[in-house]
Amino acid sequence: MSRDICWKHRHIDRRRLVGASAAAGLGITLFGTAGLRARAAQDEPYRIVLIQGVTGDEFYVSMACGAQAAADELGAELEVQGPERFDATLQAPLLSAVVQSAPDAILIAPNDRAAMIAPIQEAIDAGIAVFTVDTFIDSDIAVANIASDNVEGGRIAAQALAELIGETGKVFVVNTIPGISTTDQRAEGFFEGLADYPDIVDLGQEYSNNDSTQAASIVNARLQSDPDLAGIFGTNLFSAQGAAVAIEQAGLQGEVKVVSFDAGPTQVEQLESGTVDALIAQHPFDIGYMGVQMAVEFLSTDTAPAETEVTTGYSIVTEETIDDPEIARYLYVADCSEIAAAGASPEAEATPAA
Ligand code: T6T
Repeated sequence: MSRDICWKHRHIDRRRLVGASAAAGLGITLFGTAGLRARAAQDEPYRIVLIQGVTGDEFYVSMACGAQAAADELGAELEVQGPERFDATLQAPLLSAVVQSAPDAILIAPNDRAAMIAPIQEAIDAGIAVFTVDTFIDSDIAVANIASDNVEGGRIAAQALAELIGETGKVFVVNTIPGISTTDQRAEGFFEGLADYPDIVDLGQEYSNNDSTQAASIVNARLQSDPDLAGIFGTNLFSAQGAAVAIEQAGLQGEVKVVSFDAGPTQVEQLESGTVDALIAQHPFDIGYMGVQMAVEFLSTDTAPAETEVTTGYSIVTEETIDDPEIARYLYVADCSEIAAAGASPEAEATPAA
């Protein structure tokens, strides 16, 4: 079932897909067929629901594009849903409603590492195969987690910011909401990474509630209390976007260095205008693609993957690297048609593996 997919802007290395298949093949059977529906035998497509962390976030839009590409290729049905805000009190009832509709598998980016454990357990108890994508819960009940290595991402951010500020000066983190596993880990990796730079003063972090406007206010206040601020790390798209807006409004582009996690369209504009110095782009298309691919593999073999922590990579986007097609293909999209439009050439077609 593994195939090369080569889009103009997206390429999934066949070795990784084969690796994921092989990993599943080497795994052990965890669920009996009574627990999971053996739909392949009934010749019905698997129904998979992707529950995003939040709707309208280009990171999750790009993830959904990858999930849809894999679903199309593997003949599965995909539905995409998500809460309006990053908030477990919104995501939990949404998950319950999805469970009522009895899909074969759910891919979910849990909004909170603790609060989403029980709702996910309910889905599993209903016989649905649950994979976490991007964020995770503090329990190993999901079949697997497919995500970036977020601690490593934080370390990369620390190193990038340290280099930008000449390894000296005050730095500050604009984070999102405590309890989101990914951004918790990015901050953790960042602060760990700073330990290598004795002349950098760590001013800690504040939480933006995943809201750009709040992130901008936080940075405005910080510029008042620490006018000699040297650098900022924004741990996700909204926090980083808002932080950069504050720097631009204060006319401090280039003086206060900004390293932003993620690579949404507005973040790319901020990089191109010189307000932001580096973007750490995740590979959400790959996360979605591999999530569906692993779910189909799991459902059709009834065998748990040997690899339950699957990590995708990063691309560091700077003014110098942004035009490199190997980097540019990882910039996030607001709509999958942006990928389809860019991929109208023959090389954009999904081609079966030899
Ligand atoms: O950074 C991504 C995602 O990885 C994180 O879990 C939540 O925020 C984003 O969706 C970006 O807004």
